Amino acid sequence: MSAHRNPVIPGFFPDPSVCRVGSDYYLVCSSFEYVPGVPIFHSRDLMSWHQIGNVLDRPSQLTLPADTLASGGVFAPTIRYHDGRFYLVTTNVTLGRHLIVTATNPAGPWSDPVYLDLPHVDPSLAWENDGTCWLTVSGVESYRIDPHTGTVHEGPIAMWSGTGGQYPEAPHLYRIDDWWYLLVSEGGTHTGHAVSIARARSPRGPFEPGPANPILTHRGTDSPVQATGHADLVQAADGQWWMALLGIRPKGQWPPFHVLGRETFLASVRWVDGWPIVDPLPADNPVVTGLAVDRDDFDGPALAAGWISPRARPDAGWSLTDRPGWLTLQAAGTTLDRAGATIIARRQQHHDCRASARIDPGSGRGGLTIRIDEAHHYDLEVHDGRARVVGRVGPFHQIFAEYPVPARPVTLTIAIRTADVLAPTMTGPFPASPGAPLGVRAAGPDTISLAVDAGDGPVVLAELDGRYLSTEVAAGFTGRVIGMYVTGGSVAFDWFAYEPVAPVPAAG
Ligand code: 6LW
Repeated sequence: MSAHRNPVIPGFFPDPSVCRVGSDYYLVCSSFEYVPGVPIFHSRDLMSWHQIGNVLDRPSQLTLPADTLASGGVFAPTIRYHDGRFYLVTTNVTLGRHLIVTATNPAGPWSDPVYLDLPHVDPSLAWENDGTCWLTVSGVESYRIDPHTGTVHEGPIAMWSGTGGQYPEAPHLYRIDDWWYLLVSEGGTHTGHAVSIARARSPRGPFEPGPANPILTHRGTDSPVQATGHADLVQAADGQWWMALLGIRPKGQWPPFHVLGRETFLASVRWVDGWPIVDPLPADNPVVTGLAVDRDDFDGPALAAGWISPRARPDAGWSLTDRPGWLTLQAAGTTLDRAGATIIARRQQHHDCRASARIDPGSGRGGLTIRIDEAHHYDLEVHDGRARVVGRVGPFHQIFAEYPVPARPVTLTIAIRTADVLAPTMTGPFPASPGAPLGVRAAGPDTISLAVDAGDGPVVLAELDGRYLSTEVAAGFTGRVIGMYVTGGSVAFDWFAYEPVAPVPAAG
């Protein structure tokens, strides 16, 4: 087992696919209803990754209808390098179409899409030496295609559907030595998730299952990393093989809740008698201190690649030039409870962390939100001389706290901590009035505190149970994001800072 940290890309970055060109590695993830779509990362060692862009970064490549469901949109992509060109294939499930884009520079620009109207999800590409191109999809089936025109020459051809687990998906076909290996995930993307393998002499099969399937699963174990699966193999320049995969890190009990979505992990792989063996995953070893604060002063000419928005980001909704050095947001929708509001967000990537922003609401209404979707979010907003904490969980919408603020820029902070999860939910403002317990409960995953600072120190307005912003409550394939929003007029942000913090030891 290697001793690297895991996850290698924390936060809602699921369904990793990876390829190598020389000593450079490129990795892509699903993006669902968020734009721009398909984040792409670069690494030299497979362990530290840097986002270099988003593959689907303009409307001609990705347009999501206004009624796109949360966790709809862009599902699992595959990235491959073939004959001097990068290929990215994915599925826009809201349109019901697979699409292929290509690039010579993985940082972009990527081409406009070629579409394939074929069923299933999780498309992957593989080539024979003579250039024959195979598209594999969940099921598991393959099609012989022309990736440049989208023409389907042959198929579907049934391949191998795993060992009998539900949802055979995430197939990847690899030519390794004289074999064609077919990697398949099965068991569903939650705690039953597993990875199995088969091989054949021809991409058409027949496929012979490996002797030790599943080659990876954490089902039924007490590992802090669960739901391991949806994997892709890559051989490093030194010959070592690796597997990129997704996993979750549930917290609290019982049942545990995962709040960061499905994250990207890395495991080393050995080959024995022609079959891959996945080494035990290095345990959950998140970076907790010493990380740079991830700060944006909005001084650049463009929005950084890590900023995402649900469904659309019309040019009229944001500006870095209206007020130089500030991000100005313009309201589209009037509530975060429905699609269409102006939100610019980033993933929550650490269980214990803090996000702050300095906001000048002017005559508008806006603030900071932590969200999974329109029906699961906590917001801290400023409007008309008051800061307000609002929560929406399922059909319930509630104002938790209100506090007067002066008519000038204020700093808003959302802090998440995993300690003290046995404390009762409190509303404030603190410390002026301690508020009232809303009831004692079993341990949740974390506590979300929302505070305002008008220049004389932070005042915590509410501390809310984090379980309601978890996948176990909200459902779906994404995780939490934290972002700036406007639901009335126009609002300006001077800066936004995100910072992981060390967990406070739980009180004994
Ligand atoms: C993806 C499927 C899965 O298409 O979840 O983890 C789906 N497995 O393979 C959405 O990410």
